[in-house]
Amino acid sequence: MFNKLLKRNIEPIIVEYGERAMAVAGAGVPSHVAIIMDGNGRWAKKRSMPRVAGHHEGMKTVRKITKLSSHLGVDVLTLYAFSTENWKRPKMEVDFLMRLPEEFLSNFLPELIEENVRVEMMGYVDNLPAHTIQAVQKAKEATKHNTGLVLNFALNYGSRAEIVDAVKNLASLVQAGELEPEDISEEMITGRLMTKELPEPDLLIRTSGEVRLSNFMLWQLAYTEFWFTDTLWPDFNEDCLLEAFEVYQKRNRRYGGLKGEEAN
Ligand code: V07
Repeated sequence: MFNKLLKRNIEPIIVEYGERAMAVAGAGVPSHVAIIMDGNGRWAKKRSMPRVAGHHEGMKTVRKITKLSSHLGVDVLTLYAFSTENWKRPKMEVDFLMRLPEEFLSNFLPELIEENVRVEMMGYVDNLPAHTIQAVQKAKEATKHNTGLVLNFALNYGSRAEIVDAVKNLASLVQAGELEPEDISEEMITGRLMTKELPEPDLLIRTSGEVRLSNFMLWQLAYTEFWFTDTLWPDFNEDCLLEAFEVYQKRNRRYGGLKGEEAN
């Protein structure tokens, strides 16, 4: 933990975010944080602005939260940017959303490189517009040797479809006579998900008062701590992230067994 902080350079945390961030960094930050970035449309509506103005504002929050997560020593930040269900929205809104990866990266890719962040994406690439895929591909390529925070965008991602695909793959092995049904294990499913290279999330955050998973990482979140806030994503800031981490640090994670006091 301490080594990790030394490697990431402790100084910017104190200077930019103060003592509170320092205390959070020292107490063990979650390794993998997943966020459902909800409330962008509502943020805009409150201001009589079009929904897309909220999405655009939400991009600025992505930048802030990525930067602080990186400085605190988070290993993986997974952000739910677009779900497989989001195609049902008005075409104009979908088109706008599909331009956001390009806009985000044209503004912030140099900063991500500077911060040693590695950009990743999980989701169904097939039905994404070519311009969106190209922008993400370029960012992945430009950051592939970076060793700091993994910034993993869930883009056209759906958890049930992901699990169905893993099951189909196992079924084909069974059909080919290469696998016995009784030999199917949790690890074989985990290893066929889009997150197979990543640790399981330690903390899930959902903003804007909705308290559900909306088809996000259903398998991966089995032991994850959940934290919900009424704050809308464009209003979510460094203090909100620190609060979430403080709550996480106070919780006693048990994984179904007993730890600490009750184990004695
Ligand atoms: C999107 C902004 C954040 C609030 C939630 C919805 C709107 C950043 C990206 C992005 C994706 C891939 C990538 C780089 C950036 C993004 C979409 C929507 C579709 F490589 N924000 N953001 N993508 N919103």
